[in-house]
Amino acid sequence: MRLPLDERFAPPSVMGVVNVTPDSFSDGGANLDPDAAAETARRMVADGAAIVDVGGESTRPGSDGVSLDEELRRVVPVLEAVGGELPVSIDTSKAEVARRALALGAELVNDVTALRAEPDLAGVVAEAGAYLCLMHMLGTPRTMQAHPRYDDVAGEVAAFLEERLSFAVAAGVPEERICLDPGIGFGKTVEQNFELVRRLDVLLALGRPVVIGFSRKSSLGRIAGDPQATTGPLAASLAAAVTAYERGATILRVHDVPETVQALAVAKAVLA
Ligand code: HH2
Repeated sequence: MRLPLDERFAPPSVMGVVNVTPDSFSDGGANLDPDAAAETARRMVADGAAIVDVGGESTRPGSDGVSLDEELRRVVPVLEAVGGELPVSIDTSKAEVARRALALGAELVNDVTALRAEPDLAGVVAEAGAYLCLMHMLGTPRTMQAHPRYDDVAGEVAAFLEERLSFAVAAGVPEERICLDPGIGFGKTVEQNFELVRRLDVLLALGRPVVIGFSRKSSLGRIAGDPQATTGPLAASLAAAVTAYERGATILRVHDVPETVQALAVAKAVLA
């Protein structure tokens, strides 16, 4: 039996990003080789990550998806190498990829479409007794940054995630195994991304642990002074992780694990 998600992941928990892709926005290509990806994952856990998020499909703005075969070809060798050995999450929207990953030892499914791309994914998670992360995205990666509009971004994101949470629970995933993510950069302006963290209480009111993935995202580079930035620098990523934790986030999804673990240890000591 699995622990409730809030017992398995004490705040602040770090989720290390391992993109097994040629084209991810900040680390594309670095972990395309399965041995390199497995080594990155091992180092992240040794550096203090509570879990590593393995993904075979980039969702950067403007991207198209990858085929099932290609996604499996990328992630299965990595999961075979580390699945039983390390705490692993699979970043996928495809039920078949999740099924294979869970069979190879993954414990969490991170779906950026919140079960909209393949609703059957809910049953796969339920059957495996796995954890689930439901993320908000406006539109698709191809369209999401074309004039995102909200009347009340925090309220609309929370309403969306509340509905997706009900859907997942109705499909058999216990609520205590689910966490929610406002989807920083997925159909939001720079200001909207910061507002979502500032007003995290609106999302926390749903009663589920919250994941924030602000690491290296372009809004950080833009607020730090480069209006054309497509990524954000490390120092800005650390500030985002610390402030999101202060606002109540439980899991911080990041690329730079040791630095984030150190920064969060200080934040935790101050807040304790
Ligand atoms: N961001 C990315 C991918 N998956 N999952 C969650 N839950 N939250 C996020 O903020 C999130 C996510 C995008 O970052 P990255 O994986 O580094 O890039 P790419 O999608 O280009 O591979």
